[in-house]
Amino acid sequence: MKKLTVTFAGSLIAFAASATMAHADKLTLYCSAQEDWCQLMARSFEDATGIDVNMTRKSSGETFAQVRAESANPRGDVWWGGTGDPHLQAAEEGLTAEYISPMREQLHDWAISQAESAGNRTIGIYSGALGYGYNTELLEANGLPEPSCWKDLLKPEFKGHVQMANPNSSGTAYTTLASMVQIFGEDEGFEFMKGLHANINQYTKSGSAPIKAAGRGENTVGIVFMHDAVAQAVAGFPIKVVAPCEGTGYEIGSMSIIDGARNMDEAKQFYDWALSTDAQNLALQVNAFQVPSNKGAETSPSAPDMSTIKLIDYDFKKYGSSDERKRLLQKWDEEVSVLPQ
Ligand code: S7P
Repeated sequence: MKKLTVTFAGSLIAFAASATMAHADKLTLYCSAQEDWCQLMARSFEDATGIDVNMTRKSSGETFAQVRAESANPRGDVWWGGTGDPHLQAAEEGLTAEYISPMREQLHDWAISQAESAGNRTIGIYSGALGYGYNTELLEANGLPEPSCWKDLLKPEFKGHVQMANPNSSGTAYTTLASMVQIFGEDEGFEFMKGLHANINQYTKSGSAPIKAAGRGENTVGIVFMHDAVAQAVAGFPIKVVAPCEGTGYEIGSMSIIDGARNMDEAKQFYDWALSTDAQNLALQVNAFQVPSNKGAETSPSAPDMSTIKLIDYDFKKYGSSDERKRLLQKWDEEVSVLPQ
């Protein structure tokens, strides 16, 4: 009997070992926030759980396109970070999975609303206001007037001095396009984008690239989330951050589990962990100045104060819908990007 028990216990151990070998704990993470934050999130989750993370960083629009292209055979498990609009579009198209985290009650209402409007297929992890930043030394050297409004960027003297990302690849730039349509109305908003196009020196792939270029002295004005401009100023570059006088849009940076994720248990573990105060406080280590969605997480004192910024009532449901996002991007491609500069 004793021998039988020992043999049975031995085979249980062997079974457990072979099950572990067949399914090593791992997670494929698609990340659309800034690279150093993505790296820190991946490594910290590995340290906290022992789960191996394979992380790829791409802009929001690019990640959305990848998740959609892979939908018949999903390769990613979690998409963390990036503007909320493409996460909402992914939810509407059934590319992301429904999940209600036990951590949800710790979050601000705006993060939960984001989840509710997407049938719980995404959730808010941070927020931040759109604006722009400029290099004060280049502005002075070029004799340019200090801009404080969106429309100041249309002045002819700013020709070749303004940079933004391409709204097809970048969530930041799509937020810019959707914000102009909401601030000025669709016709005037597109006129604004056309006027801006005349002054743009380059459309970058990544949303924060224009202000990094301004920090390096390679560009004067970068249209970005204000927190990305603050990061350059805090790093010691001569960058002034502007909350435009007409008012501005904002993002609810989001996280979604990819529908059909191969590592669903690990995906849920990451999701719950990423909503915790400890995980959200990691932002402070990499100068990420967004406002965190966990009510107990710390917001850096350097972060733009959302309560003092003239924010529009950004219609996330409309501008995150599949039809509207496709329509606006197509219109921008056909009516703005093709114009001569
Ligand atoms: O850098 C942080 C951040 O601005 O990047 C995200 C952004 O969507 C990623 O870059 P793209 O504009 O290139 O998509 C924002 O969510 C985030 O606040």
